[in-house]
Amino acid sequence: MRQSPLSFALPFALLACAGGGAANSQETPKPFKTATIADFDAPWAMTFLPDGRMLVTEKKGEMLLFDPKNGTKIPVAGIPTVDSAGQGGLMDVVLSPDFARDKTVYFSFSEAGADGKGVALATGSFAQASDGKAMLDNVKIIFRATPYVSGNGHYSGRIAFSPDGKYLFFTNGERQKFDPAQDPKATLGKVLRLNRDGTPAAGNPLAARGFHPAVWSYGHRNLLGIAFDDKGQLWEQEMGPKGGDEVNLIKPGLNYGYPAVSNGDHYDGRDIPDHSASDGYEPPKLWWNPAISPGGLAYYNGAMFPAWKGSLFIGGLSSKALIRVKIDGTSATKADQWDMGARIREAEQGPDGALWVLEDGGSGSQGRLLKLTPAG
Ligand SMILES: [Ca+2]
Ligand SMILES: [Ca+2]
Repeated sequence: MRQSPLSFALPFALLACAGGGAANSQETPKPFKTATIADFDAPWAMTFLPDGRMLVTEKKGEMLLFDPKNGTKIPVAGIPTVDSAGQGGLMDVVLSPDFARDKTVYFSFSEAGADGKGVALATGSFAQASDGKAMLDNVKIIFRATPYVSGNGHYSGRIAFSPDGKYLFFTNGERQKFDPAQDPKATLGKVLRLNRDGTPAAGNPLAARGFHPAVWSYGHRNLLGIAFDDKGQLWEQEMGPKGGDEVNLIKPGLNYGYPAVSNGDHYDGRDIPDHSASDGYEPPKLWWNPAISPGGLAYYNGAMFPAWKGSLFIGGLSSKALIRVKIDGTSATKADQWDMGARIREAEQGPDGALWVLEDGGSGSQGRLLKLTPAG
């Protein structure tokens, strides 16, 4: 279809737009002003500490304790050896739901093993010495994707805690190997539900059918964002094949179709059948054609931007955009797409309700940390 002359392509695009998925939103005016807070080296993720400081990961394997009040950056010691080739690196960082008491930090990274490479999930206990040095003590790898394979792509590695704090959801990408997303024994191409110690949670929906006991949902490609909304629903975005980037509402046990079906097609031009009503696969709530290359996902419920309450924010890589998706119950609609002039890796709601955004540093983008506050 994409080889069609323009006269055929244009009506197709309009038709697809009416179907609620394909065309990008019109560029909308920015209701925010942007302050540059810091510059990092290919940052990947950020999270706020209870005192307003932040932990920021950089792809090459560094974690930094950053204070937005005075701009100080302190390296956090204790990070294991990271394999940062290709799309690999030090990835997500999330605090334990009981961080104030247990000081536990969860983080993900790619590593090289004897049989290939994979994404790992680790914990460490945050500490800062009286001389200011910061570290993670007692670092433990609590979960590894299976199997480890060749290549440097589609690790995923996003982390989110359930609203009750009992479970940890972890994403494993399909490593550009396609079929593992449908392989019951592999954790690749899956959303996983773990206990806080990294063991598979009891009662996962597919264990009785012979799946790896950690699997919560499957048929995913490169899952670069997961976030719970106020109702406790789990939203996910994934970098799909060409023209198939998705926002999904994740429900236990469902098959989201990749690589058997997708509203996009393979980047080498091979067709992938689109989702259809009776195919048994769970369709995306939204998809994008052309691609936005989603890099991160945040749920916003802050007070600073009342109009944004109940929205998802997606950092766009190739689209160099910040994208807002409005949630209404179980449905989602494209609300805004703002040109940011740089690849956006992730967004995060700050303690005061400002929206914080990280550029990812690739393809000529800087790696700036930006703070968005209401315009005017
Ligand atoms: Ca984050
Ligand atoms: Ca398709």
